[in-house]
Amino acid sequence: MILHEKILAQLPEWRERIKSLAKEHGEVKVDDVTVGQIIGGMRDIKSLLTDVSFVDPAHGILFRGMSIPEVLKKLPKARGGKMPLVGGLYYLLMVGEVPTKEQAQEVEAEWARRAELPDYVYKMLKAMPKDTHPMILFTQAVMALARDSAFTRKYHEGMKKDAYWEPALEDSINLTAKLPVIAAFIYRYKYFGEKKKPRYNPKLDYGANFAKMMDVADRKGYAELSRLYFILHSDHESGNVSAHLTHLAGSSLADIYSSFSAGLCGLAGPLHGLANQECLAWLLDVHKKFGGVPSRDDLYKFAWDTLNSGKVIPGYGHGVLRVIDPRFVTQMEFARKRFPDDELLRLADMVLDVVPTVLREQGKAKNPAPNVDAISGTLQHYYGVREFDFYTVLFGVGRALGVTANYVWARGLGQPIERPKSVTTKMLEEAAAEAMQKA
Ligand code: NMX
Ligand code: MLT
Repeated sequence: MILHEKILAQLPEWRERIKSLAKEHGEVKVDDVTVGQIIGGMRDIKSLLTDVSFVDPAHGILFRGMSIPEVLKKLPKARGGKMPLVGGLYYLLMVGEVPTKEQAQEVEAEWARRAELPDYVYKMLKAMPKDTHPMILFTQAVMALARDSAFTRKYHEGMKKDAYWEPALEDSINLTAKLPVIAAFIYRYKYFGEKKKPRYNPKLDYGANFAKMMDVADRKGYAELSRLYFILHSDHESGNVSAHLTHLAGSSLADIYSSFSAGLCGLAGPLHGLANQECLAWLLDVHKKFGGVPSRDDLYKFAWDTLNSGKVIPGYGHGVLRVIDPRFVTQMEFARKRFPDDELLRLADMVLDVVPTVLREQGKAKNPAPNVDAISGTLQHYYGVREFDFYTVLFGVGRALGVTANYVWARGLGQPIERPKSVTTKMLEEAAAEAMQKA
């Protein structure tokens, strides 16, 4: 299998680099930690190692060193479309090189071979109450697949540490192959009562299959959106909640199904992935209250009312980025090109004009600009996927691409169990007193 061969060829050199860093430069200081950072959610502490992606606060995400425009330009395109094959992005994240069209198609073919979902997953999903949130269903399905983990089986057979990455990769391809099927089933079952199993067509790519299984009206348009969406949501370095949770669970040698379900639990929080459903809900609230696109003044007041009621404005602000999120910009360009007259898009445009002003006036958010979630729901809404409590599931399908690549490399490089140290409040007070005495 192509990903296996490529990673196998690279591993000796990477292992040597890590070994030599740890052995010869283990004492070199990379960062200091302040009391403010410990109290403030470990913000900006440089303490995670990944080569899969990097978030530059001033420019945004780099996938294996490549910006979004570069990725969209250089990756091989899907047949009849302008967007890249998702399989090509997975190759890039896993291998660190831009694939040829054939290599990207090999990944797509692997997914097609492994897309079938075991019966017990369907049964479990159908057994849940109808009003269960789709993220609960999605997480349960991922978790249930741990039953078939090759990693866990081999671990208990006594596999050597050097070999961990191989069944980790096997599981990761199986998992990412099945996620669009799980997501589409949840969508068709929950909102339309359809019980039939979605069928993955090996002649179509990942994005086109998703559009087909979701059964949207404009399959071609939605396939393009899905490709873009999954690529943009795939990875955001390792400190975000879903990536970090997946990594942390994986460091205990939990299989990728269990680890990613931990990541999904974090993605389901409103300050992280669930913000995409909250964003569309907020936009629709505005639309309903004013009977369409409001005046700038009305929107300004509505935004302030949200803040004054103690809520955050979803889709705006970021823990690391200090500029407008390039994932937002790319989605906005996609929408403006394809449906410039859509009323919700016009509203989102006005929100883009008003909300940063309001947040700047409030003076709390370090970055008042929009993030990835501010617009993703508007695009789904245009293509008819309007059940916005489903949106975080879509984020989850995309996020799996990045976190599984990280998981495979973490096992390949023998990353240890993660175990930072905690302190007590008294210790921080003592450290503060000592610093004051010295000053
Ligand atoms: N609306 C209102 N207040 C905000 C917002 C916002 N959009 N963004 C930041 N703030 C507040 C934040 O709550 C904090 O308040 P306090 O001092 O009272 O605790 C203050 O501004 C400083 O926060 P920051 O340091 O700028 O941001 P932080 O790193 O703590 O949090 C987010 C980052 C993304 C959680 C925050 O900006 C937020 O809550 N945004 C809205 C939710 C959202 O869009 N989340 C999705 C992020 C992307 N994703 O997909 O994960
Ligand atoms: C993400 O994509 O994970 C979000 O933008 C959150 C983050 O990076 O902190």
